[in-house]
Amino acid sequence: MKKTRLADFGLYFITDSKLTKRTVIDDVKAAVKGGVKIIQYREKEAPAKQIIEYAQKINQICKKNHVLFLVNDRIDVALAIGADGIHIGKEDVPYQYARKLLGKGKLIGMSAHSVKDALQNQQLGADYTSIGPIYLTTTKKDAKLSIGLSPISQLKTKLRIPFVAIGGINESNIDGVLEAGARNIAIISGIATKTNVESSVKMFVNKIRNNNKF
Ligand code: TZP
Ligand code: MG
Repeated sequence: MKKTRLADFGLYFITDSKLTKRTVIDDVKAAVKGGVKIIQYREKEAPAKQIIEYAQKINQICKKNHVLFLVNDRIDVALAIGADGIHIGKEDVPYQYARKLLGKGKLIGMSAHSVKDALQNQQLGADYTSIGPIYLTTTKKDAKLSIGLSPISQLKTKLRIPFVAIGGINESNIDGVLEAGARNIAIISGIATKTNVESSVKMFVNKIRNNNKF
């Protein structure tokens, strides 16, 4: 089954079990209540058994609430629990193998550090690309140098697939990212470290929604 082209999704929440004050399941529940429409489960260290258990729970919550659910890196986990897709970077399973394993009906998002990377991701067949880190971030251990806002305006005219700005985006700098032309914003620490995830998500969702109307 071939899926239809992915539309802009607005706020994109990525879980982090190290940064949260709660469990990632609590964060997912709160983020869904806050109105997010796409969630990525990103777990770099936990044992496979626990990753599967959490992914399965998150998948259930997402399915029940019509929220897209992607798993970071782990094609095996995504397939096992029936997620909507995966997100992979340059050092992960190459796109063509990931697509072969997942089939045409699943979403594959890919990371980009530059306009060139993003165009390459589109060329490969990715359903969306990220672009970042826009600003400095300590969340991703091997994050590259921040690239600022200029790639965003270029991608706006050059890409057909959605792109999502990521890296160091929070309540005090999101307006600039939106003004630069991003319609989709991925956030980890700017949500996971907050005391009230639901209200934080609501605030970001509304900001993005208001921006995307124009
Ligand atoms: N990829 C590029 S930057 C980044 C990832 C996964 C981390 C984003 O986290 P934060 O806390 O929103 O800066
Ligand atoms: Mg990866």
